Amino acid sequence: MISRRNFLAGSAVTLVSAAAVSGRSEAMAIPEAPTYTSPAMRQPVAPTEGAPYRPVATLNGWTLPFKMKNGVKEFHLVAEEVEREIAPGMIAKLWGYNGQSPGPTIEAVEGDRVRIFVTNMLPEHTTVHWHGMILPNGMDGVGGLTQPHIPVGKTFVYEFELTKSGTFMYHPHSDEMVQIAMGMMGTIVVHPKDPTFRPVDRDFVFVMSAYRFDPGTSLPHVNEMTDFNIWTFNARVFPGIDALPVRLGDKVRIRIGNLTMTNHPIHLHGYHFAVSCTDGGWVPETAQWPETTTDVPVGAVRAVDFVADAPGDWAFHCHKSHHTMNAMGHQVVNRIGLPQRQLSQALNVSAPGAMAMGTDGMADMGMMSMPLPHNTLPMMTGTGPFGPIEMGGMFTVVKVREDLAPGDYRDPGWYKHPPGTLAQLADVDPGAAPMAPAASQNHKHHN
Ligand SMILES: [Cu+2]
Repeated sequence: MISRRNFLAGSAVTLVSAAAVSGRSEAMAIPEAPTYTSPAMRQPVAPTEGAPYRPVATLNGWTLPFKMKNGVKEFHLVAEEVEREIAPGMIAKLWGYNGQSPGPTIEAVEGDRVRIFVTNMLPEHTTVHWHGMILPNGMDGVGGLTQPHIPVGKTFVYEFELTKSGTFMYHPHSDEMVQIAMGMMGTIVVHPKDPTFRPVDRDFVFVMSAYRFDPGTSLPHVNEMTDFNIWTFNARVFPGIDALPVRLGDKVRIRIGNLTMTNHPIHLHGYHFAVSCTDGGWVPETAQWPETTTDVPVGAVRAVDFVADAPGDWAFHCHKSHHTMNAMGHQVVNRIGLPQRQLSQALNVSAPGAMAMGTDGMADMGMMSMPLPHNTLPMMTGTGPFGPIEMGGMFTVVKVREDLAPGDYRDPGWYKHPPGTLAQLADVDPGAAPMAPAASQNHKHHN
């Protein structure tokens, strides 16, 4: 639930004196900086000023409200330390904007002039770079190159016209390795000026981030290059990631940004989609092709469009199977198929007393309630209507239902399969058909 207290709490704290504004000789009135600290999705809010648009739904996040001032849309971002629940059971200490990491989604319309105030409440300087946006060079936010870094406690103002619609991102260009690793990022959606240009009924957005946490700790290792263990959609992992509720027949768009250190092949079950937009702009329809997985490279956005004509609970996830896992040891030795006696010998040599991967796989770990250190997450988790889902990390579910109201993003629960449409235990006589390859075939393989 949205707490109005939470929503308003930050404004008093983050209102800065006009004297703190840099880059202007005259003082400017700075709009209040709302904050939102709940990890639950804030229901999309249609704009009350400016051109109308259908707002996007930010997974486990929200959109930053704006104030219209003499025809300019004014926003106020506050860079600050935040606490983010990665999933129930784990709180991370990150850096973000306006109470959250990632920061709020910024939404506006093509042709709008925007003025974005950025107040730096971090312990070090920062900037904001508007990734993918066409703007004057001095608004590009590259510390040292196009502007001085924003000192601690100061506010800078960025102002430019939104010359093209699409999906973009924002992040610091200032001690970037640390600040992005600490969670400083967000998404920008610029709606087309022409409301008939590729409209959709449901429009979801999130950015992917990755962290390495030592189990039991709440600060990510900012110097990590490769060995991450928390893979997120909008700084949440399954089962903490919002489902994507969709009404049967809806046109759906999912906009996916990547600010991790590796690529993510994002896969949707039950459908094919087309990449309609990148952070470079709209892909012409004649240049689109059907896919079920699209790779989202580092520092890029891919928006995928599809028509939700098949009801059900459809998995939506990164196809790198290590990215649908939570914190795990990466040194686990594969012992699948090892005879029990050899297993004990091997274990005694490598790590006496250690818990090893079982000889039948690791599925047991989804059900085992092993004692975990404080403030970490089971490696794979989440329970569905048929048992453990055995997933973590970058995994969620597109829930397509007949009976959703337009604009209702509440989780509709699990899908109820019509009779005769569900895989089930085959009730067969084991003697009726051979269940194992014949001995002669086995023999052939050895030659
Ligand atoms: Cu991935």
